[in-house]
Amino acid sequence: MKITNHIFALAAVAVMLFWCSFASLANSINVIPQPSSVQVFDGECNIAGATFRIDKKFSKETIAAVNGFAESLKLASGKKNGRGKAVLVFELSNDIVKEGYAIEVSNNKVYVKASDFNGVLYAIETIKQMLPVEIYTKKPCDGGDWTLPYMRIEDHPRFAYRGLHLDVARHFFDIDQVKKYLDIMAIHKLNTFHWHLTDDQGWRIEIKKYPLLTEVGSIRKETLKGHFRRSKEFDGTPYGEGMWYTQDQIKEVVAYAASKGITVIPEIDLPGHMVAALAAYPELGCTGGPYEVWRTWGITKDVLCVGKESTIEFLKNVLSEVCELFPSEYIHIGGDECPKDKWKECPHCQAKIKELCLVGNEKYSAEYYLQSYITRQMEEFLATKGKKIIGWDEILEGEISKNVTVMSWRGNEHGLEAIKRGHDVIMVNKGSLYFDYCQIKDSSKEPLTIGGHVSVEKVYSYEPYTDEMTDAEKARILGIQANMWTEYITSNDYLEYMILPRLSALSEIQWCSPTGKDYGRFLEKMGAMVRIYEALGYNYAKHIFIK
Ligand code: TNX
Repeated sequence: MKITNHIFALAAVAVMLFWCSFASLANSINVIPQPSSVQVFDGECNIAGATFRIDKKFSKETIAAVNGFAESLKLASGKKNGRGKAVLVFELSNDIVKEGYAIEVSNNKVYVKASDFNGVLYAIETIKQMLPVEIYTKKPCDGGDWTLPYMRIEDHPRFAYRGLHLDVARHFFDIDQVKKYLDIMAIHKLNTFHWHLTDDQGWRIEIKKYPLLTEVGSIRKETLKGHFRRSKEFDGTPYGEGMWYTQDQIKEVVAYAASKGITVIPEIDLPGHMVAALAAYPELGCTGGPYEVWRTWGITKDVLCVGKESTIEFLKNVLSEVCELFPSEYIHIGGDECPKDKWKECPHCQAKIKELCLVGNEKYSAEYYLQSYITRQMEEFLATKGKKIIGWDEILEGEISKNVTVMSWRGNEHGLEAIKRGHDVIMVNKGSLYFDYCQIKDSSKEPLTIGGHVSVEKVYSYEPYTDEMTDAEKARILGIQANMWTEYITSNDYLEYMILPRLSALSEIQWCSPTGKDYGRFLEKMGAMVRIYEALGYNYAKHIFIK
């Protein structure tokens, strides 16, 4: 589906692009996210045909990334490397912090310093954003301006964890689109891709031991039409045939992400959001079913039966295969929106509660502690594989170990509670960071969304620290992520429309300290970023360009 945009929006963008091509001559530091420190001096250095020198101490992958950049420069500028006057030196410097970099441009010399792979990637990205967009498309650019101003840039990210999530369960995105998603993340200097692979409406990852998970669990009979709070009508069309990733495809995506400095964290959402698995293996549920892959959205009472040992065996077997595919230190085990109704009636779950002597209190019934039990089982099992777990903030409802990292989505207060209880947290506050929410207040003017309102400005103004936090508490916040749930996201175009340009704002809050932020400056710089979106054919929302 192509999004129809207001004609004025396009005109505004055209004006912006035109204006920008001049602005970039005057001030070439239109870089997003804004680097920590930028100094520009008189003079410029033309890097077309530059000679590249790379410190041999860098890793093979780093050297490959620099060579890739050299190749793009050659193709786009039309000048063979070594024919120009400039020299680009990439130097390994242990004085630079993790993922940080420095760029110094002076008389025919560009010095890039970094201590690791990601630092080099981000330095290259910064330089690319100052060059003609053909550096991205690799198409020859006749008469392009390949000069960099004399300058000194020093930069490092505010947060170590800079994530973006994608739900491929509700609607599926093939590996080509996932790779494009990773490309977009890399341009914005994000380093973590949270891949939500399973949910009530579809199981999308091949598990060799349980072939029915994909054979049966990937296909729903039909899908709800319209919004789930307002509609009862279905489209009558099966969805999901062949819409799952083979293990080889998963490995391909993980390797592709790694080449862009991105870690992939898989999520197997449990013990709720598991109806697709129940449809495939009904014995995993409290009642034994029958179940069907869910055709609508929201929260279902059908969840895994945690009382049966066989369910725990199943989960361990699934996670064993998952661990083999993902080198990430973390595995996300979900834990959100798990109604306890079925457990209250289930003899297996009740027997387990007795066996474990779980007792409720005025805040949480014994069944909440049953969920804490399954969380602990997963945590301990994954620890034997050298992995740590992340869970949605509902996992705090009960008793969990401090080793668990909490993803705080329902509001900052849950993140703060997690911090007080001694957990690391990742902030994904839905009021500011849910990219499935509508970008403007009047949702009737937009394609169907789940609701809510998250404008670019709301993303930009998000701040996870509070005045009351101690430094030790602040250090518990590993970083910020935006979530891209896809109940209503039915096409690649619409997916890109929902993440862009909000991702630019996200990137700036993941990188910049609050004092380094400036929304007015950010909007001005967006003109340059939009040129890149246009050149690469990314569909993006135009609201911020309409005056
Ligand atoms: C809540 S965020 C969910 C998802 C939905 C999303 C829609 C979270 C942990 N659970 O299952 O897709 O809201 O915004």
